[in-house]
Amino acid sequence: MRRLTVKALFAAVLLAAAMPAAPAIADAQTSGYIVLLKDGVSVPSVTNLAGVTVDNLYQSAVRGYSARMTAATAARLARDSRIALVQPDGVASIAAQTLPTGIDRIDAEKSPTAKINGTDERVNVDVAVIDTGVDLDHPDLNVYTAGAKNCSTGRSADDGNGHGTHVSGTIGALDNGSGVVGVAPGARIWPVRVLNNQGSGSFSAIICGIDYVTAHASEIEVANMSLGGSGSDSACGSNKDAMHEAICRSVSAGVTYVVAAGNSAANSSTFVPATYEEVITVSALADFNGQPGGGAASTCRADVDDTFADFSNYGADVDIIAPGVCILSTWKGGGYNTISGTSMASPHVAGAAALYKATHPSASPSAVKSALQSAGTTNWNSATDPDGTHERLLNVASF
Ligand SMILES: [Ca+2]
Ligand SMILES: [Ca+2]
Ligand SMILES: [Ca+2]
Ligand SMILES: [Ca+2]
Repeated sequence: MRRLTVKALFAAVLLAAAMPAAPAIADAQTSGYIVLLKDGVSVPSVTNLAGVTVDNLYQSAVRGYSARMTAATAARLARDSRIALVQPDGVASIAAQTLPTGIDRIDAEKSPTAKINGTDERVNVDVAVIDTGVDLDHPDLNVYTAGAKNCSTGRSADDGNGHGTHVSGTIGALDNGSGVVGVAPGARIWPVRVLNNQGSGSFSAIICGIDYVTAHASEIEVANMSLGGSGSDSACGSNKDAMHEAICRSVSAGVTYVVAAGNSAANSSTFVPATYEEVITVSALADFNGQPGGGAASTCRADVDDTFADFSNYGADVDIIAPGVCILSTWKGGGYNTISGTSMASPHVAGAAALYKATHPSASPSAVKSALQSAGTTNWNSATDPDGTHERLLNVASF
């Protein structure tokens, strides 16, 4: 009996960014103020005042405190000779929405369907993320929680790893002016958890996920599988590989499957699902600035701008290449993270397939694959591509 497991495909966690905490809500009569003291005035001496509720004391960078109080109290404090400043509190958030380099490199910001302009419009499409789960309440994702399915450990399809949430953000993070933005902003993300919190899962769990997606093939346009294990190709209907048979039927039901080529710097022919003919297999491009032409300095890991990523699998099973190095996206717990892998390349293509299906709802999975390849460019440096095939680089400017 084979006891193979499949692992999420990513190289390393390299940079974590935190969201600011939500501001406290003041009651109706009072609001927040920041109070700074003049030199020589001790902090406690002016905090013990009626009508002032102190939240924070400041003693190092500045001297003073933050507090809730009425406007009348604030005005009275401002006239106090010991006080240097009374200032209404404000709210800060990350300054603006970041256009991740991969989204830029494939020209999603030029897509008339993606409509990336800082206004939350949402592409009307459903994408299943067969992965570690998805952060079910991430503020930068449109998670379709009613469609969540857990085929792995734990009590729900919530993401205990981060990988599935990262994949989801590249596919469809909201164009809401904060955080990041995906290829198909606001696409409904169906969390299908088949990998555990360590990023591993059995073939049986993955088939559970494919089975679920197939049961909803009339609703789900695209499925992303940024995972892989050992195996080989076989003909649909030959009954040599249960996972392949499941994907064959799911694709026949109309779902476009996009999968990672793998991170072993090897030929994809010995990796499943990458080697299956019916899926769209994605290799990874190193790009550090979102622009063609090369020459950008490496950022989160060493590689060469606009070349084949040094970890990416290759070979005849690869259908298209997309950015997969130092990709910023959403993360579990409402956060963001920058990681690398063909896991990060695949969801760029899944998002592109979603854009295409949003405007070509009757396109078959093979027609989607052809459209993606035809729209791709050769505008990347294939000198380090290990095989002889210069696969097209994803481009969705016309989608
Ligand atoms: Ca928009
Ligand atoms: Ca956003
Ligand atoms: Ca570049
Ligand atoms: Ca190649």
